[in-house]
Amino acid sequence: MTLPDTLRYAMHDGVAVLTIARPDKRNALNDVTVRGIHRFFADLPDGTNAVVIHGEGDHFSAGLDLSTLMERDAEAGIAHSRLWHRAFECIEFGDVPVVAALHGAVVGGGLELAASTHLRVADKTVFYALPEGSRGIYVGGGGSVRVARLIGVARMMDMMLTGRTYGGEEGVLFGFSQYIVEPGEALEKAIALARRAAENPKLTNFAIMHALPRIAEADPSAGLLMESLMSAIAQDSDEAKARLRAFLEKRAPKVSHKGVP
Ligand code: 1HE
Repeated sequence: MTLPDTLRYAMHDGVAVLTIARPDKRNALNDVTVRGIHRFFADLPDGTNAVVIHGEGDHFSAGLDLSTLMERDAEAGIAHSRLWHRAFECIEFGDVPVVAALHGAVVGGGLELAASTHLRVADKTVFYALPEGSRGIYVGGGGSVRVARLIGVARMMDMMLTGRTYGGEEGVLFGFSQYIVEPGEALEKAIALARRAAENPKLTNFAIMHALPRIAEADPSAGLLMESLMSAIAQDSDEAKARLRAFLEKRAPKVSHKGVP
């Protein structure tokens, strides 16, 4: 797969680790990078069971490359935002679980990118910001939907109106990340979580990644119907039956809270 210079990937035993590799510009996302992200997720390397995305250098991403914004009119602005939407939709509703390993700045479009993944692991150097308000622009990479869904409209409004930022400990309490780890440990943890998620049957992961977020936002009556259908389809699979049999025959591990990451 051909990727731009600002991206590279490496396979780790079924987990594709995608690196945003533009540290001199704090991994600011220009069009070529966003297109590369789109291509990568639309056509994952053979044998990919899960993906981890992270940033090279001291930051995950400083968001939109602001130098690309100067000459853009409204029509070009819509096209640009839709480019981001298409790329991030491929992450959110793709074939495999995607984990973001976060550190340093997770800002603007960087936070929108992180919000399109299924799991976020942050280390304690992380900080989250939405400086769009003070830059005189607005989120365009799906943040109004996905960031608002994670942290709530009130908190997002505060960040955009006042420039309020959040660190890692608050971030895990308020929904920015599901995990917080010591500095430098996010990537390793993200790979372990990606590997764990990839062990589930594909059909169940499809239900979790594609049905759950839609059901949660559907009207409750349609949502409950969708849930029944999805549940029936999942339990009908041979894989589900084999796993249930393994549990009943005491061949599968019990649920345990010991050693939980
Ligand atoms: C950039 C960008 C960028 C850094 N676009 N070039 N995002 C922002 O408003 C965040 C802007 N960036 C920052 O606030 C800081 O750079 C950081 C806090 C992320 C990092 O600070 P620091 O001290 O480590 O780096 P630096 O010295 O500020 O930046 C190093 C270089 O990266 C410098 O370029 P140089 O040529 O002078 O070396 C910076 O200009 C460059 N750089 N961030 C372009 N964002 C789909 S809509 C989404 C809308 C948004 O994302 S708005 C949020 C934009």
